[in-house]
Amino acid sequence: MPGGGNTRRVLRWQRAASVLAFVSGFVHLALAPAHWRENAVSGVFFAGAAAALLACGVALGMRPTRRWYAFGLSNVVILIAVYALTRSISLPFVGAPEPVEVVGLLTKGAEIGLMLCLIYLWRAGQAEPPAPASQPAGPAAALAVSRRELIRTGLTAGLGLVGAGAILTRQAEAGHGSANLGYRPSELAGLSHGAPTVVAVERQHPDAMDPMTFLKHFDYGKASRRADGQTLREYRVIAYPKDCEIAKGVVFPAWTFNGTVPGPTIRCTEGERVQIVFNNGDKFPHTIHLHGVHPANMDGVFEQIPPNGRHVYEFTAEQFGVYLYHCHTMPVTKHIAKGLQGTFIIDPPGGRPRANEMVMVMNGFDPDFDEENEFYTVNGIANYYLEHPITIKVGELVRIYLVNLTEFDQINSFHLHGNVFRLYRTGTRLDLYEITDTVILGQGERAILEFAYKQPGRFLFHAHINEFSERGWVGVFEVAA
Ligand SMILES: [Cu+2]
Repeated sequence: MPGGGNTRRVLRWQRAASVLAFVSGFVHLALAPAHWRENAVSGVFFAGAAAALLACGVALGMRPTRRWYAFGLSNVVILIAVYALTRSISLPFVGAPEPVEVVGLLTKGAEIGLMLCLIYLWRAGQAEPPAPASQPAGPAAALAVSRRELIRTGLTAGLGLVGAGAILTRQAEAGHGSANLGYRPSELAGLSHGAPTVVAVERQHPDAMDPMTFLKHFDYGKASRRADGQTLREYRVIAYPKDCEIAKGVVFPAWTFNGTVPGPTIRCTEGERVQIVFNNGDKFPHTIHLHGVHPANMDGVFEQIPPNGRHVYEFTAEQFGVYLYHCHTMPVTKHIAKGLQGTFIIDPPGGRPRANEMVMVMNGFDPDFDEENEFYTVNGIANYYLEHPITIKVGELVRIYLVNLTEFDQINSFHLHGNVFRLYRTGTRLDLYEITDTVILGQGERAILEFAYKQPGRFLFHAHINEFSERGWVGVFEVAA
């Protein structure tokens, strides 16, 4: 039988353990909704952890048995192990390793403290502190004790709540405070700007999110001739987070290639050597996965590029046509929907007939992160070409490289008013086309459209999925005489 000093010591350790269990429990409870929106498994895990820890907090503050010590210990060991695993390797339901963030470290600190308390209590063999000798027996006594214990537990829970609040406040200040957008705290850090590489790139791309410039801007890279006579084209692409205004007054926390959504239109000619120097300026792993022909290790799938990592994609451009590229980090839906997407054009060796060429990437934006698009655009800003019509001339041959990079919706489409166009599906054949006024593209499909207007005037073009056009995918060709 331990003496009174020992009992008081055990009580102190129990109280400390109770506070730490409440801290971790409240943090898990606060983070559960955001994780639920991310994926159900993660949400249930957080809610379950919160329930177990809060129950431990209550039990440790009242009359814990050795079973509660064992239960608490097994919980913290699981939580610490899961945290260590999700920060170091790719896992099902979670995807690529997540970055280590302040809130996680503080919570794990609390859990390690809790673990040490529980180990001490277990070893002390003090299942229940003995009731004071003066206490009367009977139901009245039990009531008196439980009232005192209730007050103690209430105070402990309050302390735990304050601790959890302090941890979460610190985290919200570290991020952009956009937890209400459904972001998990680990992503908040990724939304902040200011890394030197990012500033340098923003200076290189002053026309970020200017769809009129983007429309006709083709990145041919830095060309040089190799000793064997082959042309080498060197491109520079950096992934970094950027807030982009995707509709009037709607700012989307995008992940970008070179500061725009879509990223640069990379263009070369069949037979040339392509070298894309990719830097990851984000706090999450990313890749560039190009569609088309290239070696396995240039496919941007298994070689994940970590934050601050660098990778050079190099291959010889084969099979002319219009392709696309996007990040291929899990979950791919998210990495594309967040903005890591673009067009890749391989011209046929002799080129195509002269034309007024433009690229149109059809995509959607999901600013409330419910995995449904609220806005649809061509080239990143809803209704942009409706408010800023594209000027073309009567009789002028117009060529559109059309790409569908819409996530969450199976198809997208392009419809031209007052005219028909020649449709070259994927652009991999010069002779095979159909004549139509509407084309439907599935996710990842693309086409080349050619047309000329015989009459001047204003002509609409838009998705013939009318919901999409009403949500921003609509534009105007201003045909000048
Ligand atoms: Cu990515």
